[in-house]
Amino acid sequence: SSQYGDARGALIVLEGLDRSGKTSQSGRLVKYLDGLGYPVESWRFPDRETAVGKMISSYLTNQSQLDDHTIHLLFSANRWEKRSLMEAKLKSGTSLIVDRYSYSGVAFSSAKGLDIEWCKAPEVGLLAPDLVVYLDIPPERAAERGGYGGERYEQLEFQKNVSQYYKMLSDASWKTVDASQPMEDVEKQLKEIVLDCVVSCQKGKPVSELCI
Ligand code: FDM
Repeated sequence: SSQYGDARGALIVLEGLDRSGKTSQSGRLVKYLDGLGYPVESWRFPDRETAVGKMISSYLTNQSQLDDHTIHLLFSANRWEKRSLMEAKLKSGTSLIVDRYSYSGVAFSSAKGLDIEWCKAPEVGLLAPDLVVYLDIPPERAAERGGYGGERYEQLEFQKNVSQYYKMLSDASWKTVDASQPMEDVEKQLKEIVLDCVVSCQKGKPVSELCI
């Protein structure tokens, strides 16, 4: 970052259905950027470590029941409680590879039948990603990968519904990668897209707030 003294980090979000490969790919991306000398951290939402995150985790593992609106707002609150740290990291030059963000929030809750505009409202004012990458995989294909655990949303019919909402939320700025390809091919495409983004943020692309 030396040639751009106060270069900021990039906020990069990976979205996609369960078993689309987000978690493995974010690990690989962090290693890659770190190897190139860019300060980078791997984040994920929900962040199950915070007090709100513990409530979310207990809901997802069916240890507690919550009204659909209530859990929606908790997921959003979980992003709000990390907002200032997120901004500080970006300003100090650290890039963040974030496994799920507001789009998961809106897609999953809308798929349950909540009004989409109501779902978007609490996200307004969070930081806008510099890049959203969608790991695109047919729900049937993702389900075949196995390893759906016993968590609440890990069911084929529901995931099909979620994928429709992701399509509604996506816009021309999203980069879609075919996630049914072999992992190495997905990785190669991601590295290229992500490095581009990190470099353009270093050159002074401003931080902005989310429009969803
Ligand atoms: N999820 C995740 C939501 O319903 N709303 C949200 O805002 C977020 C961030 O939580 F089924 C859902 C998506 C997924 C579950 O995610 C837990 P991980 O990635 O499996 O931990």
